Amino acid sequence: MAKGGIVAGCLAPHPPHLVYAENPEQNEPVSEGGWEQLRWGYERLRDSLKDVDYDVIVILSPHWQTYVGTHFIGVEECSSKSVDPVFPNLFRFNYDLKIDVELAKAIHDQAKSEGMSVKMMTNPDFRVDYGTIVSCHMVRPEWDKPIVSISSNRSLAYYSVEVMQEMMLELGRSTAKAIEESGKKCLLLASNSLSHRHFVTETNPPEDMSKEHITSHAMHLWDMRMIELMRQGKAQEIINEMPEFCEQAIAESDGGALTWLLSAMGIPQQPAILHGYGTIIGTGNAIMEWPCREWGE
Ligand code: 2X7
Ligand code: FE2
Repeated sequence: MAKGGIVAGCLAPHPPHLVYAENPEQNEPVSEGGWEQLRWGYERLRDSLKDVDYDVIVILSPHWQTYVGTHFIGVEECSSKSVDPVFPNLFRFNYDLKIDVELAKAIHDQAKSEGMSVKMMTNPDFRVDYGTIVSCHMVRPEWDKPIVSISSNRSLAYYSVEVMQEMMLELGRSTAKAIEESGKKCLLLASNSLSHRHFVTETNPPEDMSKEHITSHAMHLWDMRMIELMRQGKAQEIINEMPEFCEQAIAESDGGALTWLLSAMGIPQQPAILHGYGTIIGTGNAIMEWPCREWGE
């Protein structure tokens, strides 16, 4: 069997506003658009991936939070309505998706053999989190690929960013090894915003773009610094600066998705492509792609 591999790794933020603004048939609320800079960024990412052959999307979302270990969905088919608990006015999405349980189990088993605390989630009534759904929808609205859904172990809440990163670095290595052995071609998504300080009141209508901007200059500076490091291929520096970034920018990378992604790609020195940047209720969001398929062995 040929070796599997990662065709691309992407930073794919998930504010539900993006799906709301797209008006897909699965979402109940109706909008007049909004957040175009980011939605055009997702359009560019989709265009970049349109001729890329891959079997499965592997995603880690900070909105599936587990406090004892990392969990993987272990149910082949999931369908229900996903409602954002904070923005039920924007996101009530009817989903129907397939899980690649075989690959999920392979990553689980590999991580377990490395000493990680892991669990296959087998509850057939489990509600898939909105972070996973929004990122997958924006990257692949056809919903024609199975996914592997990985939880965010909140080790930062019990310990520190450093402990979270150690665990996510191992999870990334285990993910890469299991993918290689599976023979499958995978698209990896880290589903998170960058700076994550947000406004506490909503405009009317929510898509009024005259009110949308970053919450502070400090948040802007952090977002730009992280994007520049990604564009320059300085993944190790991102890992090194993660504790300050998480603390000072309340960054959503505190859930471990970005560290996991960078580790799975081998802490790349190759530059990432910036497809788009924009704010959503004041948070900073970048759509980035590392085109691993072009790097060779
Ligand atoms: O989950 C989110 C987010 N990360 C950022 C902004 C707005 C809503 O939801
Ligand atoms: Fe979020």
